[in-house]
Amino acid sequence: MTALLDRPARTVAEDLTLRRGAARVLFGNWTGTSTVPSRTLYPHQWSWDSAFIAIGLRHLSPRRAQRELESLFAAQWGDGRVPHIVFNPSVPNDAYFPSPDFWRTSTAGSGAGAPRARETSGIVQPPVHALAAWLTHRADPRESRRRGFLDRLYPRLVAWHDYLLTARDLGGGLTAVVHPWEPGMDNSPCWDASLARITPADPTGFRRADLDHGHPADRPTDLDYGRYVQLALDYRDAGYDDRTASHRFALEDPGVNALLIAGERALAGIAAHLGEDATRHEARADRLTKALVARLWDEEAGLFLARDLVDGALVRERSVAGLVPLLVPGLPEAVVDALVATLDGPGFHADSTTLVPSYDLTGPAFDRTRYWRGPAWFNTAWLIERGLRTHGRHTHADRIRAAILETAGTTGFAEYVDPTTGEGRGARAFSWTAALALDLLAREEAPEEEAHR
Ligand code: 9WN
Repeated sequence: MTALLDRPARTVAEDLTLRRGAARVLFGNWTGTSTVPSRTLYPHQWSWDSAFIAIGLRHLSPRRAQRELESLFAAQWGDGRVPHIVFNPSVPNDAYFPSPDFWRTSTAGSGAGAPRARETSGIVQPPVHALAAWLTHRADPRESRRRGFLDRLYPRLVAWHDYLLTARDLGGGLTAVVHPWEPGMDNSPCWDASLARITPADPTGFRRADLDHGHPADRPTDLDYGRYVQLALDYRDAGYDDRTASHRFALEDPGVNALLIAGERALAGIAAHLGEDATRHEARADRLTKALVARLWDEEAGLFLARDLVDGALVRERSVAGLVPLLVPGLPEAVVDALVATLDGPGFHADSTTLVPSYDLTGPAFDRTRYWRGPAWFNTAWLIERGLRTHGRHTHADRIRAAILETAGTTGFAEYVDPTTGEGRGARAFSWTAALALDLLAREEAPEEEAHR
């Protein structure tokens, strides 16, 4: 593959082709109320996918972007949690595992306020939603006001963040994840040591549907799946109640917390717009930023690390989640410099794609095809691109933007790519890849200008 910088600048015609292709993916994956991440591998609605999808959809149809978020929040639980999957009742039960009859949230989750009329999962995903809602509003403020979009969504977003910072603050002042699916980076090497403590569920008790569509070399292993299933069963048996659940897997993840901080900043914008109190969100974002740096920054690693709350130690594995805090405004300048140096260093700089690998290229667990153990993903590249602009690092951001646009097109909007070759892996026509490419095609201003316009 030609190094990105040696390639000529994109032409108007190339941009137009990419825009049309991305729109085709998003229209093809729309179900009438929301967008599936992939028609084959993921036939339901996923939480953080919907937020990324809304960010792109707003350029095609602001109203559809609003509905994407509204349909997700319609399945919000009474305790404030937003489930990581909202199941589509018309999809056959065996199309995806774990299926509704595994989670049984409408009954097992009733004490935590799970919806009675919808089946969902019982765990959560990263809080990208407030940012997505704010950007969606900004795409067409008049239509948003006419539909009362923010008036209706704001209290739900507040309840969601409150859940993350009450039930899910397990003592460190940050929000914690209690299942490897929660940070959205399922089989990251960052979870290996914590997962090793969990005895896997009996493999004869369930059937993986993902291998009907995904290649076994790209997907998590059976051993990982056994542990995911056991952790979910334990949570279900505790009624999804964070006060009584044992949470044998519990970590503070830098990506999730950075997104929560960015979300609180977006909530401040929304609150000010609605005439509500914005200062509580700013104060919360300030407090979380201090806690993030104090608890998860690691100078020697050159990025943020996850903290395992079972043994209290930092997890010494370098993953892309540790670079996502670039999104946080007001980080100490030395931290920003170190993060940019890490991005440019041998661990995270992949010449052939310029997308960011999900795990240290030089790390012991690096695997160029297996899901979150090496492959480069478009959503994390988009977050880092945005973060670089937040700190005025536009040259770096331009490089990542160009890589996202180029690779989204050449791979047919792949789910992820081999960072050493730029070859697409996983599903194609993947929704957030299309949505985020569309967003970068449309976005000409720096994100902070865009957010405060
Ligand atoms: C489990 C839908 C989701 C993404 C996650 C990604 C993958 C699911 C799976 O797909 O996870 O939630 O079955 O592997 O890891 O980030 O939201 O696109």
